[in-house]
Amino acid sequence: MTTEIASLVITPLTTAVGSAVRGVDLATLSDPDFEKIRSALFNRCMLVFPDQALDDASLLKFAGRWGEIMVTPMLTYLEGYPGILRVRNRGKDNTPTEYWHADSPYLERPPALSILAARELPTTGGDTMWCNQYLAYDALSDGMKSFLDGKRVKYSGAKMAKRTGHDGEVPYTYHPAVRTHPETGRKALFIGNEELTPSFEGMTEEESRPLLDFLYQQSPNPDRMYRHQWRPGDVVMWDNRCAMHYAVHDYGEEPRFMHRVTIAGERPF
Ligand SMILES: O=C(O)CCC(=O)C(=O)O
Ligand SMILES: [Fe+2]
Repeated sequence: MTTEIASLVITPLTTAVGSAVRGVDLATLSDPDFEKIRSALFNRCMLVFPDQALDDASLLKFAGRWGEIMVTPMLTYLEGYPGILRVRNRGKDNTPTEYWHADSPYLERPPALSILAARELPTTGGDTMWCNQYLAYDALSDGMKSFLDGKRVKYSGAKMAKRTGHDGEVPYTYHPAVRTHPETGRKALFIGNEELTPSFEGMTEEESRPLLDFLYQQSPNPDRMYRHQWRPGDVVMWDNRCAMHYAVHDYGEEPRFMHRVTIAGERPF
């Protein structure tokens, strides 16, 4: 009698970004498989793991293998599972995620990685998109690359503070507009929209806006992204140091629940 043991298969999702990882159970992942998945993540910027049965305890355990599980100020976490954020449908007018962004970039040390496990999905819609910020940087001219070299951008948490009703101090900081990934050594464009990144350091908002808008708008080119249609059992993770993401809100009032864990990162350099 033979027993078939499924083995790890990693396949690209688009040429630009993302891979699907099959043949593994994230709750019982071996160390060699973890290492293969780790390098796939850093090179592909996001991974999809279909057909997982990862409960909240196993989600936290899996997340802990990547580094320190972090909690972000201004956000509220799932009771009994510190570190798990319940992402829910807040209505199209209130959604804090329907725009291209990296997670919590206004922190001194923004999360390196984010993991999202599908818990309840709308009948149709509610896709999430990712784009590759290595490629966005590579596409710039040499002149633009040298202009951006050493430039820092102001990152503000004002929008998140307003959305979450936070009345303490609004976090803000400065980060390089081009960051170097600590694992791959590759450079990635690191910018946000007008609310997240109002200006370059040492420049006015009026001076900064046209260039920041250009950089922001050309980042998620259709040939640099992947759009994920969620299925029950999906777990997706991404690297905020080389990808931005965008949650499409096209499912009205239907319930949509995701459980998210973020892993601490270094100060961008
Ligand atoms: O709901 C989603 O698909 C992603 C939301 C998001 O931006 C996040 O969880 O960081
Ligand atoms: Fe996000």
